[in-house]
Amino acid sequence: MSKVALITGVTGQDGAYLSEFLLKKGYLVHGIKRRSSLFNTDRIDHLYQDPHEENRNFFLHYGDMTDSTNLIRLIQEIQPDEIYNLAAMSHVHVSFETPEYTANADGLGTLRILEAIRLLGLESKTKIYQASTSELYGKVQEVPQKETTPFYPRSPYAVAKMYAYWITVNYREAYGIYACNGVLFNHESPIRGETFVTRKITRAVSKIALGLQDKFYLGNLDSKRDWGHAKDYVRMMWMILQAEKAEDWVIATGITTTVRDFVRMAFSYVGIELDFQGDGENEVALVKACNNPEYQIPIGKEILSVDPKYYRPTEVDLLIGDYSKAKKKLGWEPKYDLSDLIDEMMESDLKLMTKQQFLKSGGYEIKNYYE
Ligand code: NDP
Ligand code: GDR
Repeated sequence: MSKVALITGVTGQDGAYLSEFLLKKGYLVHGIKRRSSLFNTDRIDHLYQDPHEENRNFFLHYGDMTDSTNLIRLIQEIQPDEIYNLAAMSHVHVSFETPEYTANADGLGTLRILEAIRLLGLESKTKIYQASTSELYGKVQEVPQKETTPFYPRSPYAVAKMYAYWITVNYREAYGIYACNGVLFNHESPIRGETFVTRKITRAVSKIALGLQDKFYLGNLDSKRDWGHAKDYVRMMWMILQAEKAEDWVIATGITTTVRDFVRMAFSYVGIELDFQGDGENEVALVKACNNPEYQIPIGKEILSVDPKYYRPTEVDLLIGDYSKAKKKLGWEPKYDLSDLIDEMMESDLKLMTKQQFLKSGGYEIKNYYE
């Protein structure tokens, strides 16, 4: 008998990689997607199966983390062995604009899943993975951050996720549900949302190299993140639910890098060296050298400026994770390093932008979004 998994947030970056991973393991995978006025299934379209096909193993259902009755009904129908709760309003900066919605979807949404399990009497059948985050650590208390490091959330997103973290622990202790938090540090990929900083950078570098855009704007270049590859991290989500005992786990690479250095590395992929000048709001990056004859970028050209519009009211300055518990007890280690990750993202975005270049040459207008 195949195991049955339910993934909330199936249309997101992690939902897509996790679906692929579980399907390869022989699971029947159910995913919850939101109704949207435009198609929002780009990342999982390659997994789609026509409802008329026989022997399907991938099923999509409409739903929303703010709708308890919908979640209860779906869990009752699906009777999952494992639930991966990945759905969330996941953008830290946007959470300052939509704090109440973020609390509802990210905080109470987790409670709704846990309560559904209790109401349906599935406490001893269904295991739950909660997508917790290194944002919980917020203002630096200890480095590197590990399972015992105190939390100090610095955004409405992180505060909502803190509720979700503790309600998961509480339902494990109170009702014996196999419920775990994966405290995951930033993880990226070619299908990362376009407004997270890594993808914003790899897209902009590709456009600039191909002459589709002159320059781009970022916020805090000094912030430091522990960036891993989403593929490594979804593998760990599954491993967490196969462990003997339900526990909470830190997943990271143990290496931290500034946003500025990420920019440098992405430009060096296309043979462009940068010279950063000024500081704070006045910092800019100019082209120091262009070593690839394919790209005609003049030396001295300003291709990046800081725009304080991207600063957050409260920032998380430094994240670096200690994953030694996961390594020791579960044998998990990341397979990708930052340089592999950037290469893969750059290769993918260069391909994407080459298509846009082709469209532009055919007279189609190409819009640059600066969000
Ligand atoms: P994405 O933003 O790529 O995906 C989020 C998913 O949640 C999307 O499928 C989105 O749907 C869905 N969603 C949002 N709001 C709702 C709602 N109200 N009801 C139902 N579905 C909803 O995030 P990631 O894949 O990067 O992250 C997955 C989870 O892991 C998130 O909970 C995130 O907070 C957490 N996390 C992520 C980290 C990272 O670095 N990527 C690190 C640590 C934690 P739609 O496609 O329609 O927008
Ligand atoms: P983060 O990711 O907030 O860490 O949350 P993001 O990529 O948005 O920001 C990382 C750092 O880069 C700085 N930054 C900018 N960020 C964005 N988005 N846009 C910019 O222009 C820009 N300029 C500088 C930010 O200030 C920040 O310091 C991600 C999300 O996936 C969360 O859901 C997840 O929980 C955490 O990672 C771990």
